[in-house]
Amino acid sequence: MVAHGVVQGQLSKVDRPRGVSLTKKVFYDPNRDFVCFDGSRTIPYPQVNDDYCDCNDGSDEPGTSACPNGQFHCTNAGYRPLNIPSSRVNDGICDCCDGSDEWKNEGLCINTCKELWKAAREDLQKQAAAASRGVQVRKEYSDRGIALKNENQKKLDTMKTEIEEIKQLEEEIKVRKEEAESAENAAKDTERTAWNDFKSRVQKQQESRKAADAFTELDSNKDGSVSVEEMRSHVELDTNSDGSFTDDEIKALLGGDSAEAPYFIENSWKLIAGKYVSRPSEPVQEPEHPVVDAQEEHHDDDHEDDYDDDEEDEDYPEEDDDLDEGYEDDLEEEEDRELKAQLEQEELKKEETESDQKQEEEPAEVIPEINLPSEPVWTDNTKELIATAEKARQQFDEQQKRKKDLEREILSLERKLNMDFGEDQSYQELHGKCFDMDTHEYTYRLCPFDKAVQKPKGGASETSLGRWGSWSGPESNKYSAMKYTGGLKCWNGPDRSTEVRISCGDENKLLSVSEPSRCEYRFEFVTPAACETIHVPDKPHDEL
Ligand code: MAN
Repeated sequence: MVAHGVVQGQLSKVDRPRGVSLTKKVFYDPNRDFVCFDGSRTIPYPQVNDDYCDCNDGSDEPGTSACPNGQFHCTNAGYRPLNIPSSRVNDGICDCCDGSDEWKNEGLCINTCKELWKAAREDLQKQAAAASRGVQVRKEYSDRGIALKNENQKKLDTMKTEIEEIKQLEEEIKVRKEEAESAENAAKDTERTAWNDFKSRVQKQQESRKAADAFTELDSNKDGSVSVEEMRSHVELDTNSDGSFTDDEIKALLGGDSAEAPYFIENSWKLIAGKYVSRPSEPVQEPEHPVVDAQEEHHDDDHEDDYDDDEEDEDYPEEDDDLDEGYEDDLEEEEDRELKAQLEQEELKKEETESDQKQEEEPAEVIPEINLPSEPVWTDNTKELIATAEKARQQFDEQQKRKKDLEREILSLERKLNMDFGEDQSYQELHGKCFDMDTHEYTYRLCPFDKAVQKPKGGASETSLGRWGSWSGPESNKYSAMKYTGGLKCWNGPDRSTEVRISCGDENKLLSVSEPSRCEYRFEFVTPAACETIHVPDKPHDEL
């Protein structure tokens, strides 16, 4: 269609229109009309590089400055290709090292591509040398990382087998424990039931005894009944607590004008037991009572004339004894004997365990006022069952503790094994380590895979700038950045967070810290773990 070189902008030293890269050459076919890259127009080929902008995207003028948004491609043979805005074409400034952007200004630019290549190559050689040191260290990191991972994996496998065994053993120990405990409980229940029966009988007995004592005490004229008169001095029994203990109140307590022993013990005592204050030493106020002399005579005969609490029955006049006979007989001859026998047994058991505190047995007639322990003294057989169950419980607890400890270890190991330390495990080396950097105001600390913090130099407590989140580099270079998130909330702002940019260095070092936007920090960290071998090409890769 159109011959080459008709339009000045089309001229180029290479076999394509001026300002066009090798990859785009295919779109500029002199034998066809040109289609703008955005598809908006199709123009005759001679309108390409005719110094008039036809396409909105500037694609028809790659070699002139006609389109404001065009791009000029410098081939830069001997160095490296470069794209510049087409506005720089023929602006009197050499942008391309081959001078191709100033094609109108002949002689303006000298070709510096060779020198640039030389300098770039030297620079690359230096970088390659530094990287190769890092690469060596990285290899060591990697070897250690892989070894540790394998070791941890083995440890984990062993622990998993072990936990299965522990669980099985725990089951067996549990069964043993449950058997031992059921035997223990059965034995204890039997003895406890007997003991509780015994205790309640003793308590009932003691209560009856107290009631009988109170009756004896209140019946000051010893006529076998407690009268209103005999109750009057016990003002503590004032039923409605109004300060006057009236006859009506007393009668209500006695169930009439007076109460005989059985009624008093069964009914009255229950109403007054909580309030009644014993006054045993009160002398009998009725000297005209005939029984007193008789009693004294009787005592003289028996040489037992002293008032004796324990043997109060002896103080009763004969006729009074008759009155109380049925009740007293019940207490002392039947229940007393049975209760005494059991008490003696319990006391004997106690003495066996507390041999140094041997106590004298009480006389058979009297139930001693003792504070009965809530649990019985176990028989030897039960003691043995308790000891066996206790041992089984201990074994079970120990086994459970062992299991929990192991489970915790397994979890922590699994967490470690699941961490991404890079394909060659080289970043494992940084796990568990921390790196500091001081600025004027703060000390910054990076603990890879753990946290980033800021500590004011004044000694105030540290501020969290985030906890380990994830690798955050681009897909092509995932391990070039890390993200730490969820740090201390910024006043009126976001939670603090940190991006750590990682590059190759021959040692691990926190190089710099910045806060590009408030409470969003950026750390620059170098490490051999990021080093890769740099290949220095012998000659530039030209697209010619
Ligand atoms: C502290 C530091 C700063 C941060 C401000 C925000 O002074 O953590 O880095 O910018 O708080 O209030």
